[in-house]
Amino acid sequence: MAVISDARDSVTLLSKTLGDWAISDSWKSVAVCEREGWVETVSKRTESTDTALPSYAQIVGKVNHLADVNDRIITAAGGLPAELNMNWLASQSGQLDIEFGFSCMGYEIAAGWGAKMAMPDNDPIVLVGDGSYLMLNSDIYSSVLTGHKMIIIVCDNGGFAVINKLQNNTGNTSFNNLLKDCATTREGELPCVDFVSHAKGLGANAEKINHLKDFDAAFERAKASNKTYVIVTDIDPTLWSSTDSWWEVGLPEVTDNADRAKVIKDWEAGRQHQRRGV
Ligand SMILES: Cc1ncc(C[n+]2csc(CCOP(=O)(O)OP(=O)(O)O)c2C)c(N)n1
Ligand SMILES: [Mg+2]
Repeated sequence: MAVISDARDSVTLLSKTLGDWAISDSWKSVAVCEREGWVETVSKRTESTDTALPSYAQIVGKVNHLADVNDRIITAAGGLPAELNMNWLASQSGQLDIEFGFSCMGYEIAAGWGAKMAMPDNDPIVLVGDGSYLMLNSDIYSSVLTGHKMIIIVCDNGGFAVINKLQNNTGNTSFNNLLKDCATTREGELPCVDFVSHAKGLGANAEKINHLKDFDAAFERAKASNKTYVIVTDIDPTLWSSTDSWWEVGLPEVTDNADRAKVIKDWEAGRQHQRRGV
């Protein structure tokens, strides 16, 4: 049953109306069972493997395991909001700050600096993609200058990987999202950003890990650091946790491309299941 109301007011009223009523044990066990199944799914997705390039989920799993309960986890844009939304097993409320309202690239590092001011006894742990890092990183310097330490994990998958995925899922060929697909007038090797040198240049401590198994030790060094610490890791740009959800993204009405025509047909079929708000 849909309830349209201020959430806090309606919960209070519902609670009063329900009185002593409680759900049945059998229904409760359905919930417990579902929860256990979910935790198992997350464990499988996030568990470490001996892979050359980790997935976002594996990095999320590592941080989940290593962070202190009161640390504030922060992200905003790219693949990370969905990966954290799906794979973070929260130990308490208020631990996870996903700026998913606008999903604004650049929020991450600035927010980490602010979180340290608000919660000086804990570490803000910022998870940020290479694209978002490039968009706004100067508060690394601010945090070092003002003594507000945070831990920043830069996940480098060589560009705007989630937008590349969206581009492909909507029947388009890769263009201008992954760095390797960017139109460039430059010949020869692709210029790569040295995130470690960059972060060090802003006054932080920084290191790059070359394998997932090195993450724990790097995180320990980050925890022990007396100033902002940046851990850089390469990420597989093709590995994603399945969202099992349908996203309405505008597609062209007309196409002469068979693959794209199929995507449009599937999308129109998916639209039939859309539950419209009242
Ligand atoms: C300020 C802003 N500009 C553009 C976008 C659209 N956008 C969403 S994710 C993304 C790419 C982010 O790249 P990266 O941080 O490397 O994450 P990845 O996609 O690789 O997971 C872009 C351009 C946005 N969310 N915010
Ligand atoms: Mg990226």
